[in-house]
Amino acid sequence: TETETRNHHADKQQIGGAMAETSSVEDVFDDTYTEKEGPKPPRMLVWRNIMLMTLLHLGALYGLTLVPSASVLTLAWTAVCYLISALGVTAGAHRLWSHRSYKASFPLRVFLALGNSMAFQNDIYEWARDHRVHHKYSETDADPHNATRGFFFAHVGWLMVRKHPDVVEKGKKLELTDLKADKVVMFQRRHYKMSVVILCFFVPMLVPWYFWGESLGVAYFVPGLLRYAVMLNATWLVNSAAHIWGNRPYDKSINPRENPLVAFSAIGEGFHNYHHTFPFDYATSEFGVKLNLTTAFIDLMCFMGLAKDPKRVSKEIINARIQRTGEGSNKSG
Ligand code: ST9
Ligand code: ZN
Ligand code: ZN
Repeated sequence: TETETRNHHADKQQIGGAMAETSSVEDVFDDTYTEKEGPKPPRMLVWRNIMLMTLLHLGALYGLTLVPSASVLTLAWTAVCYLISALGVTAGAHRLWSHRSYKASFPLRVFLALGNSMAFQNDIYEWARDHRVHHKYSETDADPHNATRGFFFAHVGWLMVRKHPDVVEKGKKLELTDLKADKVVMFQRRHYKMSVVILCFFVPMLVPWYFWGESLGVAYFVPGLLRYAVMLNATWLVNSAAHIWGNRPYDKSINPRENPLVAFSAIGEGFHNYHHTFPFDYATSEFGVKLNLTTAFIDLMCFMGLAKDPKRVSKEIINARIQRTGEGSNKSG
């Protein structure tokens, strides 16, 4: 364990050959960055986003009252839309494109990009750029959803104000050539608005209406708005709740935590102390598929030959890390 360092690079190198090619991904915490001294720049509200987010949540609440009048097929379709859009974020924007924790074939990348547009969480390029600065400058001014600014800011407040200038400054220095070289990522970015209108709103609404005669109102508010708002909040809970509540078995010096409730709703993304300690692990958890549908999905894709080279951290390295920096360790950290 002597070879490990606070910077997670050592863990990465010990995994050997398979890791070498992904070591350019800048998702490793950089403890050399310090926030600028002096007063913080003023908070600049973006009223358009505040209004749209409010409307979305009011629409979702109305959708909730329509759930009893939705047909069983429509409810099943809502679950399908939830899963596809969630996978577009977890298996797509997050584990594949932000962290390069496995390799995906062209058809799988197309599926994940479609799911990602259905999730309407900014295009893959922007999402991955923001996510890499989130890991590299976690919980500082350069972290887009800096959780030290409180639950609300980390959850949704960060989408309602202009970014801290350090996010942009540090983000511009990130290595993003892998994203620019991915034709699927750049195609989705070019056609993002249109793809969101079709996949996040039209498809969820028109399928139940056309195929089993659901009313357009129910079809718009339940698999459309309600599904979208719940999926957004499940995602945001990773940034808010999983940076505040839970255990820290792997690294007690950082705030991200193991939160099983968040893991459940975010189909595997709540084991956040593990994930910030080993960001390149495709399972984002020590425990594989447990509460982790996304890992099961990637396993299935590997089995079907549509994905390969999932990166995993060995038990020895995990245990050494638990001993050295975990909450349960007796050494002072
Ligand atoms: C949404 C995203 O909800 C959710 C992400 C969550 C992340 C979760 C991570 C947790 C782990 C994974 C868990 C997954 C779980 C999934 C579970 C599923 C069930 N680097 O942004 P702008 C530059 S979105 C470098 O406008 P402002 C750049 O040049 C919801 N450069 O800044 C950029 O231009 P361009 C729907 C950067 O003006 C320019 O600055 N969407 C970076 O301060 C302007 O950028 C919304 O609500 C960077 N990091 O505005 C829209 N950042 O892009 C929300 C910026 O052309 N967004 N630059 O290169 C906005 O309206 C604005 O971004 C803003 C800030 C108002 C928030
Ligand atoms: Zn985080
Ligand atoms: Zn991550």
